[in-house]
Amino acid sequence: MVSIAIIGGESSGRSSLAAKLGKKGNETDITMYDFTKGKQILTIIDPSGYPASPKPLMTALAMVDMVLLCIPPKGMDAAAGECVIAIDLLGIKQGILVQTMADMSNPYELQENANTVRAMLKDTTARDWDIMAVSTNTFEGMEELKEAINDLDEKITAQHLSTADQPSRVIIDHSFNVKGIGSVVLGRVTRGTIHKHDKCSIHPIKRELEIRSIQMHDIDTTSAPSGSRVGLALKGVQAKEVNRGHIISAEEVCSDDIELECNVSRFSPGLAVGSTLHMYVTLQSSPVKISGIVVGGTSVPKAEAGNQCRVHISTEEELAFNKDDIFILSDLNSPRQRFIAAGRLPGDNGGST
Ligand SMILES: Nc1nc2c(ncn2[C@@H]2O[C@H](COP(=O)(O)OP(=O)(O)OP(=O)(O)O)[C@@H](O)[C@H]2O)c(=O)[nH]1
Ligand SMILES: [Mg+2]
Repeated sequence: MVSIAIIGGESSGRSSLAAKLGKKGNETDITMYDFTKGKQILTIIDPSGYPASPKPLMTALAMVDMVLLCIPPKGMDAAAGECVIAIDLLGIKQGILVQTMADMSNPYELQENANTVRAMLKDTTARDWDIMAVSTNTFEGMEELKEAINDLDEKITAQHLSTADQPSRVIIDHSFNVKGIGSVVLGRVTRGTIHKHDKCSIHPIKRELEIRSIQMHDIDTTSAPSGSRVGLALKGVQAKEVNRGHIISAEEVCSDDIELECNVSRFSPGLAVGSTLHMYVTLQSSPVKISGIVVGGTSVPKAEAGNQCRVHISTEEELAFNKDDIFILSDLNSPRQRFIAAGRLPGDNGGST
């Protein structure tokens, strides 16, 4: 069971590939596709509203364990470059570089293209990803791609199982009311295991609730491990109070005044005190104001590209988060790439860079 984001630049073949890997489902600014065969369950997310807005990309990346980055024969455009920066800032480690529309290319061009991509990614978390050529027209490479996805799926499932004893956490992406059942939410277990009748809270609205029932791919179950996509019927909260990004867990930090340890992207114009940006964390986002920056113990008006700094941020809305989460600061109006910096709560960090 694995959730996959299919990302890339404009007309890079994302939707065609998603439609060949799964059956189309819910469509908003992201489009979901499902594939189930025996024990293999894939949830595929196409951030269809990207690159017009960075939000669908951030949403898709927050919902998955692995990425397929689509590179068409014409090579990587500015948006594909922005996708790489997002992958790197978020520290996403599992993925495949997919050379799409291989039927419109030739072996020489594919090799040249692969060399260029490899060189571009050499200092990023995507540096060791496999490069695979596929065509959704001739089906060339599709079986090999599915096998590669399966191999990563096994690795990712093992990683999820290693969190089984940790407190559970569910990140919600949809919520609605079902007649006769009540509040239903869809989301993903990102840590631990949830059980029917568990009592926990929903953040940042801080409401206590009970998990009345659990479904996985429309089948009732009594528990769901980390990595599962679930539908939950909830007691104690109304569907209309629940938004995308709310988190069901025992405990989260909830605040609108946040201090982060940040890495400013080498490919950004830097970060300035007083600027208004947009911040993404898990599936939440909010306009934010940068109220202070400290570099090497000294308050500064600006952090340069490539700097590490402590950043003080006021958010418009209260957000829920914990020490493992990565925050992304984005400038929606930037004419160039829009991701400025990645941050974590200060203190012991959760492992990835
Ligand atoms: N020959 C060929 N054409 C393809 C293949 N995959 C996609 N296309 C075509 O390439 C164009 C873009 O493909 P899409 O799948 O819509 O790409 P996308 O990245 O979702 O595009 P946008 O969402 O519009 O940015 C469409 O006209 C597809 O029919 C392929 O494997 N071979
Ligand atoms: Mg598309």
